Amino acid sequence: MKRDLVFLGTLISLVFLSLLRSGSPQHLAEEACSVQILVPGLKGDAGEKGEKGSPGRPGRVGPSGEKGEKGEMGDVGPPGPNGEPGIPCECSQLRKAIGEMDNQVAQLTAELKFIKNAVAGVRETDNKIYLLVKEEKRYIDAQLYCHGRGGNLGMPKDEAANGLLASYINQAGLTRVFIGINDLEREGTFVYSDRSPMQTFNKWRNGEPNNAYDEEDCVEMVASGGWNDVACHITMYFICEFDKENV
Ligand code: GN1
Ligand code: CA
Ligand code: CA
Repeated sequence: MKRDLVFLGTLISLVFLSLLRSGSPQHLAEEACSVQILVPGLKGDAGEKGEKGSPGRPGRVGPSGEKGEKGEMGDVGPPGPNGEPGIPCECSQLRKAIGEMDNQVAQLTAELKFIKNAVAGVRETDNKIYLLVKEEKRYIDAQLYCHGRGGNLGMPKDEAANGLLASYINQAGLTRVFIGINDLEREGTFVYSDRSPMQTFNKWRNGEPNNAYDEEDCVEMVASGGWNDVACHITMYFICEFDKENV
């Protein structure tokens, strides 16, 4: 062991002596390499400055800003173009058209009432149709109403027809209706409204016709089927009759 240490000391001395004798740097570098095997060398010079690095990643998005204030109102725009000229008012023509429509409405309303009445139920025999009209009218207007529809006021000319009209009145809950008999032309001489004369058949109530107040020239049928002469200007419901061959 002692002999190894002596050998190592001798070797280091020899290396130092040879370094001192040579003096050239190259020779020194070669010798230093050998020394470095045994001890760390001196710190080297600073290296060259490196190249510029690539740009970094973009930063995070920042918080949103505060809401701005409302802007001021804009200026008033320019006026629009003029409209198309209007159609001149034909007032008299319009009034005439409205008047005509009013008449048509009145006519249709009357027709509708007639149809409703008919739908409500008619009575018929072999050759006649009877229609009870629930509109209060004077005798003359009732007659016109039936005429206007191609008929006449009801003219019971036999027991069967009279009984049928009587039951029609009763079923409707009525007490009296105008029928087509009058003595308008000649006091005391009663005729049917188709101007045909009274035959032997009649249904006058007791004491009738009496021409009360000297003004009774028209005839009503009461619920019993009896006849009574009454004033023509009073108003009541009435019965129209239509010949089947005319319907
Ligand atoms: C009625 O108004 P007054 O009762 O006298 C009827 C006459 C009848 C009479 C019979 C409008 O007359 O036609 O003959 O009863 N007048 C009316 O009593 O119904
Ligand atoms: Ca009379
Ligand atoms: Ca009478």
